[in-house]
Amino acid sequence: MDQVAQIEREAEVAIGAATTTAELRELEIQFLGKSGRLTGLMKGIGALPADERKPFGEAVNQAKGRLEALLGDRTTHLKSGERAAQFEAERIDVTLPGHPVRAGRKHVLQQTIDRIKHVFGSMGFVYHESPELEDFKYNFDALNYPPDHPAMDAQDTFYVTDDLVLRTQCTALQGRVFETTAPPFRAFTVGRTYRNEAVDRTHSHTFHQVDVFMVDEGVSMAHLKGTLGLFARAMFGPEVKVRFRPDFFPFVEPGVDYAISTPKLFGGRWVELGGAGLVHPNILERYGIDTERFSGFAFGLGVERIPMMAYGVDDLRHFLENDRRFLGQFA
Ligand code: FA5
Repeated sequence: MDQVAQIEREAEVAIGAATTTAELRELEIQFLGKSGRLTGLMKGIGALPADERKPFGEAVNQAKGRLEALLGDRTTHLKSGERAAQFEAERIDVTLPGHPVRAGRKHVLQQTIDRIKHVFGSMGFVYHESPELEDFKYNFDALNYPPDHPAMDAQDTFYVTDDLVLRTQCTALQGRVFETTAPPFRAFTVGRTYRNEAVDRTHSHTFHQVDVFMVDEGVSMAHLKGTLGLFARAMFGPEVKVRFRPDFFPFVEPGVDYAISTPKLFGGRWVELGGAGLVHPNILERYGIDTERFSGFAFGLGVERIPMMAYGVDDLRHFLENDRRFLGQFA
């Protein structure tokens, strides 16, 4: 009996001194577990005289009950302290300033494309999607390039098969529209173009073009110049000057190059934006259009050159490098 009281006493002291719930679990095993000290006393019960066995068993069980209750109380007490400490450690100061999330914005080329679409759309040109991976025949044959014509050398590109190329010019849209649409019509597209080209400040292997054309009765160079003049003023303001000089493209006759200059940028230097001209009669005839009645104009412009001129960017490689310090300037 003394033994029971002795062990109970020791357990009480240890439980009272425990400072964590983990220690309490250890003590529970140590005193009340299967091989615990109090439980162990029951193993010796058989050696006791018969009349002492029952009171001994009762005394052990009562001691066990008291210790279990004591452990329970102490666990509850320590847990609430531990929880409070944990809460304290995890406390969040909701009054601290937040972390700002950087807002995205449209890429400057996309902003330019949106404006181009708006300007030509408002002049009655209908926007067409056109594939970047293009049939060789639309990129060259349908545009009046004779087989092996040297003009194709200036537009070497990436061949996927002999008949499928990454388009070199958005003018490839023409054949697709001529095949399906009878004049009069006004059409345009904007998109990515590719050329096997040495990269420098004004040339890239991957760039964008806008290509515009219309066919109607009595269309002349005057319409072409009027349209490109209007476009230049819409994009660069009223001070812009435009220049046309004779040039050659197999799909126009006559052909011109189109350049602009603004007094504020690049010292008023002329910058070529693209090529233009009247749709070659060979093309109209190829698609069964009566050239006595109908004529058309066409032009194609490099998109990168437009923000270069508008903002004074001196190297088009910046557009593709995704440097936020550069792109962030174009709100
Ligand atoms: C053409 O691509 C013709 N398709 C334009 C055309 C359309 C003429 C309709 C007549 C009628 P060109 O190769 O010059 O033409 O390219 C037109 C414009 O695209 C150039 O003036 C330039 O602004 C841009 N460009 C051409 N090559 C590159 C390049 N490697 N990097 C960036 N821009 C380019």
